[in-house]
Amino acid sequence: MASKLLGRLSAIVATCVALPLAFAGVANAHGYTTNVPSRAYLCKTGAVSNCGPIQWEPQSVEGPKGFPGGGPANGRICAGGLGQFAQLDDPRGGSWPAKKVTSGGNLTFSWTLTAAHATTSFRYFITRNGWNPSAPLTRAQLDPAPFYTVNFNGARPGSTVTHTGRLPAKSGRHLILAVWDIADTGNAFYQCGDVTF
Ligand SMILES: [Cu+2]
Repeated sequence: MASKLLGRLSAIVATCVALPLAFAGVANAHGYTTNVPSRAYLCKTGAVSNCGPIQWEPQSVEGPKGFPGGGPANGRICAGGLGQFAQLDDPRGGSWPAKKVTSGGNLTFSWTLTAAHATTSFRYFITRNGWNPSAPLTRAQLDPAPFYTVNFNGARPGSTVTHTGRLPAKSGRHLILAVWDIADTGNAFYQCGDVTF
């Protein structure tokens, strides 16, 4: 009896340990930017409506890594290439709420992470001068190099990540593309945030 009970207990313990590990490996959750507020985050908070399913899982904008050489196709970048989140690619005629930022100023970038993946880097791209804010984002609309990169060299971040970088000199409305590059999978997370200088 005693050994049978022990066996059952150890099976329960094993399940409790294994389940979180199993979920951590499943590609269904993982991180979004709260500053600058991403389109996905604005949908989650209800600041923007008619978003579709992204409002329930702003952390799930996961696509292939290697941007800009790889990654989601042009016009589908803000949704990470995922059709169920296509509302994120819709520029809505330039009506997404835009955070006010300072040309050439420092800005603190914040992520909420629901799974702490081993991380290569966080990188931030921005649209080039003269871009077209009423068309879905393409590579050609971005400055080719990130204006700010934070390398993690495979380390696991905590459940929130903040770092402060310097914005380039810009004016008017722009889009910041934040990319969280995962070290031990083939994927990255993509977050588009509207700003105005
Ligand atoms: Cu994940």
